[in-house]
Amino acid sequence: MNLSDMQKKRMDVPALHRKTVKKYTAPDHYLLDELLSEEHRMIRDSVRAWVDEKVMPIIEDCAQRNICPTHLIPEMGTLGIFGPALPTEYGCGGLDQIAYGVIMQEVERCDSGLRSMASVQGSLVMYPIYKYGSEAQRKKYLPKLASGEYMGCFGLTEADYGSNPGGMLTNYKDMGDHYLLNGSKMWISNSPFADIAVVWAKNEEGRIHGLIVERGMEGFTTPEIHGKWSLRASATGELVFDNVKVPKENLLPNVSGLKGPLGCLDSARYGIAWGAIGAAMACYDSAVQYSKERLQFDKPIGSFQLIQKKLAEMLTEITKAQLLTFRLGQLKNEDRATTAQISMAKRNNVEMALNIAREARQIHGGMGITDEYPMMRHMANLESVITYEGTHDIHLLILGMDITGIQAFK
Ligand code: TGC
Ligand code: FAD
Repeated sequence: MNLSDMQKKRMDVPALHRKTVKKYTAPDHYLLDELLSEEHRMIRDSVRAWVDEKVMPIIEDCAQRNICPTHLIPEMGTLGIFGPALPTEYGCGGLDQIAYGVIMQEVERCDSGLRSMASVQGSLVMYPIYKYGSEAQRKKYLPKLASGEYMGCFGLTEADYGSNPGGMLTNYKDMGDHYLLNGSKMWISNSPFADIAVVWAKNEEGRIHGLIVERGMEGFTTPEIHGKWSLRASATGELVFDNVKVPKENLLPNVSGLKGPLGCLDSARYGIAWGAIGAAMACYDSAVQYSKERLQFDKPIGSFQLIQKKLAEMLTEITKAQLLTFRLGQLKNEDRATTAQISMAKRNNVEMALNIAREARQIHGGMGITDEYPMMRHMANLESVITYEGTHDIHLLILGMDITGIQAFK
């Protein structure tokens, strides 16, 4: 299959059932909007409006039927959702890290799978090509990835090497005029429909390097993983390399070692920290609305102290996460954000969102388990988010190492 066949396939999504979406009110208890620039607010509001109009009405059907809404990719490209903080000379947004953050927040307010698609493309495919690639690679791939003409995926995890990617077995040999790539990657977001994969593999000296593998290269396949209860509106698959001949110009020349992929993860984990707030905001907003409308014992359930306690605690946790993440964005803009600070925000915010999804689900009673409301979908999605990009416990250990100077992984 060549690239244009895959592009056509991405547009070929079955007819989706549209449902009516309730008006959304974003929680902003500490007037954080005032800390955003006019440009940040404009970007946030345009992505919010697009999500409300185009994605919210179909997302429950996508998740129920396990359909990734790939037909939205060209519009996501036009809106600047892919690689917004990379330079304009490569067709990207040239925006700052807070702009990137608010975009991820609004996309994940809709669905973590949609945010996955965007953050893999921006932080795990475009970022390494920009940061570690040659000028020719940047020019060849970045404008097409920014527009969504090409989609990418990121292959680090293997079936037996998840938290410990340094143990990977995927390898390549120098054959003189090309590299020969063998091995496989597991749990790869976007792989079933990606045009290119940024793949991390060991050379003959056991040193990790990044290679750009294109769909259509002989021996390269991307089988889909089925049966997920989580991220059902996102496509996840494997990457299989059976003697794939990779042109030498596809090696990312400017990095070697695990710091290559881990450096990309810093950017993606930062985006997740913002995104998780979006998922929490959606669940909180639904809980507030429902608690005012739902009557029991002849009163709105929002009049009961136990419901108010839940809502007050949710709002407090969202506000703390917003403050943590906004400050992290400032540090990122100044290139001062550390891996441990990013781990703290990813870890805190995803757990916060998962707890809020569960509490909000309880406030909706039995109705909360249906696709009339977003909580169950967010809750199931967040079970992936708390595992990928470093599990909850791996981030705790990264923080532990930062505090003590002693690593407890091995
Ligand atoms: P360690 O010895 O600590 O480090 C190896 C080398 O890497 C450097 N380094 C970093 N460099 C840049 N950024 C970072 N965040 C870095 N962290 C470490 C380090 O300085 C060292 O450099 P050098 O020059 O000395 O070689 O490595 P380790 O093998 O002990 O592992 C440490 C550990 C466990 C923290 C790390 O491997 C880890 O983070 N594991 C979790 C794996 C993970 O997050 N995988 C994510 C896969 S991608 C994904 O999930 C995408 S989901 C996408 C979606 O759908 O949204
Ligand atoms: P394991 O590493 O086997 O961990 C199992 C358990 O052991 C966890 O609780 C973990 O915290 C714990 N554990 C492991 N080591 C230690 C330790 N030293 N100390 C204490 N506890 C430990 N990867 C990619 O490369 N690209 C992608 O696009 C991608 N997308 C994904 C999409 C989805 C939907 C999912 C579920 C995963 C995706 N991943 C991707 C893989 C993801 O990054 C890994 O699942 C994750 O890093 C954990 O690896 P694992 O599943 O092998 O779990």
